[in-house]
Amino acid sequence: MEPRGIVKAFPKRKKVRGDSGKSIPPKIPKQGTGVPEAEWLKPVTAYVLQAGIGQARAEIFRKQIVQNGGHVCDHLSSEVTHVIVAEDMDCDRSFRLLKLAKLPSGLQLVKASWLSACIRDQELLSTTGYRVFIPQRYLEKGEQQKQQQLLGNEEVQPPADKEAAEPNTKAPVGDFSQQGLSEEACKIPGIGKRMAEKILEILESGHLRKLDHISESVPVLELFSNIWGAGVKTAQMWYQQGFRTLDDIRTKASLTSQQAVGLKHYEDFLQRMPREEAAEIEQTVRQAALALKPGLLCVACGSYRRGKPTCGDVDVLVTHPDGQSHRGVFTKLLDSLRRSGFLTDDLVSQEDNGEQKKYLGVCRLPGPARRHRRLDIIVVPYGEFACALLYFTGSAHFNRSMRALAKTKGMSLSEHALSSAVVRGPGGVKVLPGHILPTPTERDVFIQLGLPYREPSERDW
Ligand code: DCP
Ligand code: MG
Ligand code: MN
Repeated sequence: MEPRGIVKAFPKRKKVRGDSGKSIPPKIPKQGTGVPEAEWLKPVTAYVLQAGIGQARAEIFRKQIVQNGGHVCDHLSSEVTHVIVAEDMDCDRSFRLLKLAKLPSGLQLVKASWLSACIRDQELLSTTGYRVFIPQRYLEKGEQQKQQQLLGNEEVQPPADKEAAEPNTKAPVGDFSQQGLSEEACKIPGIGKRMAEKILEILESGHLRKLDHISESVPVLELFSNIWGAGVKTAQMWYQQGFRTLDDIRTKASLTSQQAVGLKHYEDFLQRMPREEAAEIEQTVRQAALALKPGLLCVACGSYRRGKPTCGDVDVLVTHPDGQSHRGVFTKLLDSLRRSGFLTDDLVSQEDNGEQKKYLGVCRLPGPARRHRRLDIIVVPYGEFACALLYFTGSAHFNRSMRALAKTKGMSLSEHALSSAVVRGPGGVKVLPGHILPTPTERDVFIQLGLPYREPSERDW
């Protein structure tokens, strides 16, 4: 067991260093005559890719390789069988550093921990679990064919017994049978090429690199997507651009006008308001509306109408029972609320298909210590009142359920109306046109759908 002494010099030194707390220069084992002390590394001709390993450690590796019968090259040549790379090396980076476009046949990129493990055990271990994962497209033709063959063999020779069925127990060093599994994986229904590559990567390297950054990115993505107007895609884009803080976003990101408003009121928008404040906001809108036109109906819907103790925003529905006077109110109402200083920012102002008009913006009640709050206003024709009220009261989940149910009954429910659905024959040809069912009240919508009525407070699911 002579060679072990040399090997153990390495971990021992580390321990001494840790105990003393001082940095002791690496003690490189004496190489003596340069004659190998063991032979087990003979099949290996290694090139140590120093990046990330460091010169001192790379030097130790080279000496250990030679001492155990292996060969070392000072550059990548056709003789090299193993490129030893740093633990965190990935395919793209190593290919760049090695100036490779494809992985030459017979070459493996192996993490340094493989070499450490071999030297610890004083034997040539399988590189399985230590190889850098190389996607199919980076493999040379020969390598791909090899995989194909391996796969073919597996198919014509079903395992004779339980032992033979155990994977990898006899895997020779450097075999690519696991990569053949990628093609196997592809055959599983629902597993495509990309998923197969991921499965293979886990088999090859023991983990999935793509997940490495997820845990770090999650809180940042959440931070960013909490900006009103920024979704997951935008948050991911900003993350990829290297932004990590709201200050990065403020100073470096290009923002839509909505996102700029969202960022300006970031803290306020994350706070839900007590329902009493929502009532004050509803009242402010109502007063402005009634000053424009007597008889206008203003109802705070959303979570407020469902009786929630706090509201994320205020959703005010405006209509007029005469069926006419809602027209022209939208713009005038917003102008009035702007002039009084109640509305502070606009996010979306649009006309729906038909006569419904929708405004999303920001308001603030007068007085000290008031937060900016999100305010949504819709103005609808009275004929659509019940369906608009039902829609705007929600919850969103309740609405989806109602719409799905309507479909199963051959109807169609929207924020405008409940209709009998368009009936289509073979080839999608319209057989019966949809027509609007009369629903003067929310209750009528429930009746038409054959459902018992639910109070707004019971529409939370
Ligand atoms: N709505 C919907 N589908 C969506 C969003 C909204 O059907 N994707 C409807 C149902 C909601 C209503 O609009 O209840 C108001 O939307 P809000 O986003 O304001 O949601 P809530 O008022 O229910 O909750 P919050 O207190 O968070 O504002
Ligand atoms: Mg709301
Ligand atoms: Mn809303």
